[in-house]
Amino acid sequence: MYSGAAAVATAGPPRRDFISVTLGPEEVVGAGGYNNSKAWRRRSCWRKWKQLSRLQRSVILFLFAFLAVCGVISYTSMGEAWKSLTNKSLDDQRTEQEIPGLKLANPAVLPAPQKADANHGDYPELSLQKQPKPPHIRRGPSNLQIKAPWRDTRLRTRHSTIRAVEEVVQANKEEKTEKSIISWRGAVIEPDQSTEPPSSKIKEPGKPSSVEAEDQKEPVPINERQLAVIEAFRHAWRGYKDFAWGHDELKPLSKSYSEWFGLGLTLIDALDTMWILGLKEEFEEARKWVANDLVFDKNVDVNLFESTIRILGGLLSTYHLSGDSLFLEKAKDIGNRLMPAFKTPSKIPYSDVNIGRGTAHPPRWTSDSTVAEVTSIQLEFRELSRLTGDEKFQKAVDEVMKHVHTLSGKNDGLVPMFINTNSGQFTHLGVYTLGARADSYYEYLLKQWIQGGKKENELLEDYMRAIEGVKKHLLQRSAPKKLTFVGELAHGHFSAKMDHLVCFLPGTLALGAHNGLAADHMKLAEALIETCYQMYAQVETGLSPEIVHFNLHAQKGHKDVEIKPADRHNLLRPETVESLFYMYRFTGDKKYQDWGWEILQNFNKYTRVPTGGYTSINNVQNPSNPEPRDKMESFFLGETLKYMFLLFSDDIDLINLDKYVFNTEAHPLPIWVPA
Ligand code: DMJ
Repeated sequence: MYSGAAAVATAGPPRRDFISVTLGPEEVVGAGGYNNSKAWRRRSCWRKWKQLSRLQRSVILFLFAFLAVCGVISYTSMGEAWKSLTNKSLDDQRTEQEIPGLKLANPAVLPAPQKADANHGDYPELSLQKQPKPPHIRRGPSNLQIKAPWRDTRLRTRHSTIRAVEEVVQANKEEKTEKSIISWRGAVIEPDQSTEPPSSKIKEPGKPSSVEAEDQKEPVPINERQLAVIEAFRHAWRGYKDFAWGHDELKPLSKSYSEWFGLGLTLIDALDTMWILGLKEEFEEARKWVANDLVFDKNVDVNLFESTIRILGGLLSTYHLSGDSLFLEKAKDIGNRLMPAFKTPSKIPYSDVNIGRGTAHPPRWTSDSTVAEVTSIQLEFRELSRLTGDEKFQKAVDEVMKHVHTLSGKNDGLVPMFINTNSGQFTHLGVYTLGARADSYYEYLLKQWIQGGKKENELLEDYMRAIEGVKKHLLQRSAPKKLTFVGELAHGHFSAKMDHLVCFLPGTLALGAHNGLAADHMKLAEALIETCYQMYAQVETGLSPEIVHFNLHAQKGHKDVEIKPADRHNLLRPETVESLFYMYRFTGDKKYQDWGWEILQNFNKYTRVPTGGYTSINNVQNPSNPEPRDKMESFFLGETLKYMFLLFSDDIDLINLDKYVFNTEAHPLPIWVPA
């Protein structure tokens, strides 16, 4: 054969070699003279072998060798195929047992941050391997370094399972069986949680487990109330997508939009909500808009506070949850463009910045800024410094806090509502409120202290003093129900007026108590959240007005809550739901979930627009005509629905409060030194 091949190469037409092997009668199996003796057979074979020519023997040896090699190869590949076949069927069996008809994704870990131009058509592959740390994190100030982005493993897994859960719940509804629980991945979905007795099912937030241990935990399944939130979100999103895509706010009735900064405010505010709710498709679509259409190089005036908490905060938290560096790049861009606001004689920032021109200015009628605005941008700018390694952001906002810390004009820690950008002094002294224009000053004192690892004592001091100030000057009880509420003080006169905005306070107090502050803060939180709930429950639509006045003395036929005609609108605000979320997280008392559920149903009843979206209303006292205002605020998606979803969850690791701190627009940012 080999020589024939050589001949083909050298001498034209192929020549074939044939081997003839002549077998004698004794070699024919079955012939009469077959001798079965071993010695005889050996001898006879050997004789025959010797009779063969050299070529014949080589060919036979080659054939044997060839057959042996083929045999070995086919044996090993069949073995592999067999092995994988057996494993696959075992996996299938396991999955089928857990949820019929559902193949579950492997447990996942956080992927490395993606390049800004990376293809995001699909979510990163799930894998059990540890991913490399993102390089930009290592550039951060060393004392501020943590792994970032981080700890969203289970949110990611949720994306792959959420639709399957929806199907299971739907199927269960249709069956209308007596069964009260649905088994899913070894856990249960409770079709009607309100019938459950108060339970200790929510795990006590003990010491946070390590990231590794957490990665191995199974995500807690989504329940029906959370699905209702997802449904509400999708409905709102549909309206935004159909009529306001890329614009600031949806006008759901006129099927149009309104522009405030012209920066897609609702879309950015909603990014991390979509991530937390597991809305993969919606998130990817929005991400594309951010990648291709979000441009900050625009000749437009933006409000420093609003764009910080909604845009910068939204981009930073989305970066942390998704690991996608596109969002960090955008955050850096807007952060830099907001910096001119701090170029003032006092370093107290102006309220407005032109992000295209790099100029800043106060409102036309005054050189004052609002206290809450200049003291509620710190979480975001500090985090931006930590991530970029550029200290200028943190320096600018820390300076504001240090300055306010030293100012006179406070009343037992309570601050006035205005501060002058030239002199750096408080103005309009003597008026104290926990509502509009001061609210988040108090919130950010505590939250900055938590963010920075509970080391910045001045922040804690100011917070503790302020809460004492609230107790001393602003707390009262209403009649007839004796609801504890936070009123206002104007030049020594107490007013029983409370903004819905103040309802952030029970949540903040509870967060402080959870972080080791006075236990009586928790008692006060419990009293105040009851009041905030009553601001809904005592109203005809079950929705709170913007402002209430409390009765201090019992009068026949009067409830605790009075509403003035100018105050009876509802803007779909989040504060009560936000506090309900904290209260449920820290106490496990299901009544807080039930209250939130009532509120969601009333939003659905009175503010839902059939063609998509939800609307603010003008009259919470008129169920037959709540007078829709034709506007869906971005915080309805950024905050209200996000807090609803978290409130209904029994999973303390779904944005673990020992690892994240929410900014005042409900965007979770990491705590630098987790507990
Ligand atoms: C949001 O923009 C923020 O929660 C802010 O702190 C207060 N106002 C709205 C929501 O009511």
